[in-house]
Amino acid sequence: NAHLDLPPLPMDADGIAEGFSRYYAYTFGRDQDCQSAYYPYKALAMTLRDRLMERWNQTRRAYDDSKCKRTYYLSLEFLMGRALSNAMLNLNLNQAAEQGLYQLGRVLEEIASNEPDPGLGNGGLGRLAACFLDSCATLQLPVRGYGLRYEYGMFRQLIEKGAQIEEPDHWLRDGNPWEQERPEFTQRIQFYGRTESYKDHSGRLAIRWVDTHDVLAVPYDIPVPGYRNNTVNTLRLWKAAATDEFDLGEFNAGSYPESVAQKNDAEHITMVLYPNDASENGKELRLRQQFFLASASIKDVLRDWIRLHGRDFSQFAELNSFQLNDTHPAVSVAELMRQLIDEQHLEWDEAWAITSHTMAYTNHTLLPEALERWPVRLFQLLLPRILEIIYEINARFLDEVSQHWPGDTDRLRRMSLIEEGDDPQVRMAYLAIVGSYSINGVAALHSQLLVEGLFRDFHELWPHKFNNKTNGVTPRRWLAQCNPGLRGLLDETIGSDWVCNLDQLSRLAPHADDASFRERWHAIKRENKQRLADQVAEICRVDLPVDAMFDVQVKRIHEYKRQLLNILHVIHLYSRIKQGDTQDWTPRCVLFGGKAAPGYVMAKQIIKLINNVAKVVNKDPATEGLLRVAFIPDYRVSLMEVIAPGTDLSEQISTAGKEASGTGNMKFMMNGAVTIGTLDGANIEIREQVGEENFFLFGLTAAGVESLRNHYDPNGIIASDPTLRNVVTLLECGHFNQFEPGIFDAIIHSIRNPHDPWMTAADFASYVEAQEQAAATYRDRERWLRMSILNAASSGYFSSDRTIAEYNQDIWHLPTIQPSR
Ligand code: DL6
Repeated sequence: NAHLDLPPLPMDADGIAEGFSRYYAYTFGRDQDCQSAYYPYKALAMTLRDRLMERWNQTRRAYDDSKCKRTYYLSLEFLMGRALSNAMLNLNLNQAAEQGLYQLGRVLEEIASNEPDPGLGNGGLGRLAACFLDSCATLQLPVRGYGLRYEYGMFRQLIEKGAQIEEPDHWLRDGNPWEQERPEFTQRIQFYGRTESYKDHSGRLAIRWVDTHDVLAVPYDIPVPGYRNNTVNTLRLWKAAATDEFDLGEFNAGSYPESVAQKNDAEHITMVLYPNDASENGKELRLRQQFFLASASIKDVLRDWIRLHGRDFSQFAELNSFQLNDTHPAVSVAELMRQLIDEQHLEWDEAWAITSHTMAYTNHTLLPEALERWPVRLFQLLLPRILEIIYEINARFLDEVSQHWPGDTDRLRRMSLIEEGDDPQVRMAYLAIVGSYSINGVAALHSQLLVEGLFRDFHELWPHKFNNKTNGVTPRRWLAQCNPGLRGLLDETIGSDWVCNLDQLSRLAPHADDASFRERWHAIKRENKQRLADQVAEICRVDLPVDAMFDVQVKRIHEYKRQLLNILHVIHLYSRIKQGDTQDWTPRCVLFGGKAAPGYVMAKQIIKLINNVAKVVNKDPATEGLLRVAFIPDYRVSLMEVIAPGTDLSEQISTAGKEASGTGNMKFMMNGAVTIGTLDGANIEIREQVGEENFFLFGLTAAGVESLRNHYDPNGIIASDPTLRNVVTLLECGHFNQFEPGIFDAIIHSIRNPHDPWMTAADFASYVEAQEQAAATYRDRERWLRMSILNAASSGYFSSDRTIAEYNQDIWHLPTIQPSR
C-alpha cells in the first residue's frame, strides 16, 4: 500500500496556511477577487479534513485488525451541528489555524461563521446521538453511527408578525466538504412486491421476496474525531438513489418520461427530515425511511462481517450490537431476521438467538402519542416479507406469554405486537422490546416510570432487560468549544484534564468561597452575556441590559414543556411594573427560542403569544431597565453555543413525569446557569448533584400530577389566586391581541380546562414563588456567583463520557482500541 508511506501532514500554522491556499487557488480556482465567503470556509474545511483522513484510515484499520466487537448506533436523526470548530478543537489545531490564516490576512472566526448548521435532527434525541458519537470517539470505542443523509434538514424558522413561518433548509446546496461518498458500498433495498416459497439448493423450503421495487442506498461517511487521541470514528449516512432499471412495461408502451420519472420517487426517501419530535408521523414515506435505514445498515454490517469473519455467524452476537435510538429504527429487529434467514440461510431459532442478543433499545419519551404504530395494511403493501416475520415473532412471543400467565387473555391482547381493531396496527415499541436484550430509559425517573407504566407487562416478564442510562452531553462542544473564556479559567485553576474527565470540575467547589475567583467568574459570564446580547440585538432588534438576569428557555415548543407557564409569569412581572410594584426589583431579560412542529397549532399559538407579549412589554417605557422579552428565531445548535454560556437562569419547567430527561438543562448547568425546575427528567439528578440549596424547585411531583388528574379544578385555582386571576384577566380582555380578537382563545381555554394534561394553573403559584426566590438571590451577587460556580462544579456527572461508559459497561462490552500511527 504505497499511500501508507506518505509523511504525516504538518500541523503547524505554515502547514495550515499552505493547505488552505492550495485548496483555495487550485481546487476551487478562487483568488483575492472572490467575494463569496463560502470558499474560504470550504478551503479550511478541506485542509482540516485531510488531517482527519489520515487518522480516519488508521482507526478503520485498527478496528479491522483487532476483529473486535463493534456497536452500531442506528438513528433517524443526528443533529451534529457545525463540524469545523469541533475538528479544530479535537485535533488541537485552533492556534495553528488562527495564526496560519492570519498570515494570509484572514480571520478564523469570520471564516468559521460561514459554515451551515447541518440540522439533521429535531431536538433532544438527535443531539444526544451527536454527543454520544463524540464520546465514543473520545473513549476510543469502536462505534459507528448509521443515519440518513436528508437533502433538506429541519426547516428554517422565520418569525413574521409574531408567528412561525417555515422555510426549507437546503443545507447541501453548496455541497458538504466533510462527507466522503463511498459508492463502492452501495446497497440495494427492497420495497413492495410479494413473497413466494421455493426449494433452495439443499432442497429446503425457503421464502423469497420478489417483484420488488428496489432503491439504492449510497453511503456518505462523516468523520467523527475523538479528543486529541488520533481516533476518528464514522457516521455513515445513506442517500437514496434510483436503480437504472426502468419499468419495462411503461417503457415499451412509449411512456419513457413516466418511467424515468419514477426515479424521483425512489430518491424522495432521503429528501426531507420529518419535523415532528413528539408525535408520530404516520406517513408511508416515513416508514420507507425507517426501513431504508434499517435494511441498508444491516446489509452493510453483514457485508463487513463476511469480509472479516466469513459466513459463519456463530460468533456474530458476541461481536456485534445495535443500539436503536427510539423506535424509529425498530423495524431492524425483523429486517435482521429476514437477512439472516432469507439471505444467509440460517434457521429461525439460530437467527432469533442472534437478533435478540444483538439489539438494544433506548426509549426517549413517555408521551403515548409519540409511541409509533404502523397500520398492518401499510406493512403488507410496502414490506410484505417483514410483516410475515413480525407475525411469526409475535406468535412465538405470545406463546411465551401464555406459558407465563396461562389463561390471561387480557394480557395477551395488551402485550401483542399487533393492536387489534378496525385498522390493526404494529406496535413498534413492543417489537423493539421483544427483539432486544436491553431496554433503557434516559433518566432515573423516566426509566422508573417506564417500568411502572407503559412497559409494565414487559418488565414483569423480563425484569433483567430493563435499565437506566441517564443522558449526558459532550463537554468538548458544550464547554471547551462554546465557552473559551471559562475554559481558560478552568485550565488555569484545575488543569485541563476536565475536558475528558468532567468529574474534575468538582475541584472548583472550594473556589466558590474565594472572592477574587468569583470576580473572574463574573467577568467571564458578563462577557458571554454581552456576546449573547449582541446577537439578540442583531436578530431581534431588542436591547438587553447585560447586568439584568438572563432567564432563558430554549427547546422545542410543546405544551408539556410549558413555555406557556413561563410567559404567564412574564405577564405577571409586567403587571407588577404597571402597578408600580417594583421595590427591590431584579431586572430581567426573558429569552425564548424553539421550533413548533408545522402541524402543531397550539404550539404555534404559544409562539405567537410570546411574541405579542414581548412586543407590548418592550415598547412600554415603564419597563425600561426592568424587563425585556425576546423570542430568538431559528433556534439551532450554533445558537445554543452562544446562548448556554450567556445564561443565568435555566428554565426546566415541564409538567412532572413528562420530560424524559432533557439535555439542555445539562448544557446550561455546565456553563454556570442555575436551574429553576420541576422534579422531572434529569432535573431530579441535577438537583441531587448540586444540592437543593442551589436549585430553584417548584411544582407538583409526577405522583402529585397523577393523583390530581381526576379532580383538577383550574377555575377554582384561578378564582382563589389573585395573581393568576389577574394574569388570566389580562389575557381574556385581549391586552396582548388588541387588533387580533380571539386569537388566544384556545390558549385561555387550555388553562381553564379541567382536563388540561399539563396542569399549568396547578403549578403557577409555586412557580411565581420560586421565581421570586431566584430574583432575590440574584440581587445578592456573591451568593448567586457561588451558586453559579457550584452548578458548574457539580455538572461532571452529566458528561456524555459517563453515559457512554455506562452503556459500554452494561450493554455493549466493547474494548478500547488505539489506532497505531
Ligand atoms: O433522550 C434525549 C431526549 C430527552 O432528553 C428529552 O427529554 C426527550 O423529550 C427527547 N425525545 C425526543 C422525541 N422522542 N421520541 N420519540 O426528542 O429525547
